[in-house]
Amino acid sequence: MSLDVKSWKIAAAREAAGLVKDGMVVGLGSGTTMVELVKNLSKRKIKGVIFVPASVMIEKAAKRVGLKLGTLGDHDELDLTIDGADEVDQNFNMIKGHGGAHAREKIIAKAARRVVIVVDSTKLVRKLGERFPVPVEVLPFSASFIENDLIRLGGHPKLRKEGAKKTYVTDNGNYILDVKFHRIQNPAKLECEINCLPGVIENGIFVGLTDAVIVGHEGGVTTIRSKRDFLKRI
Ligand code: A5P
Repeated sequence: MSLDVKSWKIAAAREAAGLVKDGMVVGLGSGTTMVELVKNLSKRKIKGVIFVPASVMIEKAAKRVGLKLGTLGDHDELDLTIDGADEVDQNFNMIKGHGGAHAREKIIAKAARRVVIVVDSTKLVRKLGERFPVPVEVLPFSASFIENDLIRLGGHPKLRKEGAKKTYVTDNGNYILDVKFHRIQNPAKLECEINCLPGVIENGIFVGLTDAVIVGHEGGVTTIRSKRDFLKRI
């Protein structure tokens, strides 16, 4: 990643931190952009805010800076969820899960009244699948069996590794198949087809869950709320 792209991401995260107001319950997604958000939140004077983290990684980052944490068990409705993404299309459909946290991220997105996604402009795509594979979290027992089904759906699955030999294990104790689909024509259909396979926990296609996208780019930060705004940016 070039230095510039990193600074776009940091600027977008700073903007997103401004959405968090006193007394809110806020879902926190995972990833490097969310770590920037957490750093910003720690500098803001906000009172009585409870954060529900989607991963062990972001939970640790939030604890490190002293944010107050809660669980979905205590707060089943969130005022706001803020998260990053790997790809976002003009309909605000997304691919997420490069960090392996998409299963819990989808839950905190569904649980929120408002979802705001924070990205740098390299994450905006014309069609999902252009750059990233779709992460599919699966029960370890079913991984090799599901690979065949994913091939039948037109994908090219690859078991995620950590280093050369070790299989990557999610916070939920499962494996991830990264499935390259190239350009995805119907994200909603594919999301459902993958989740119907026995042994699949959740996949990283997110449809209809996003209210706004905060984009960091060369010229600053823009909040996108419509397809028209999106098309001006890409
Ligand atoms: C975590 O599993 C992901 O869904 C992240 O939200 C996504 O990969 C974006 O991560 P970065 O902010 O690190 O690019």
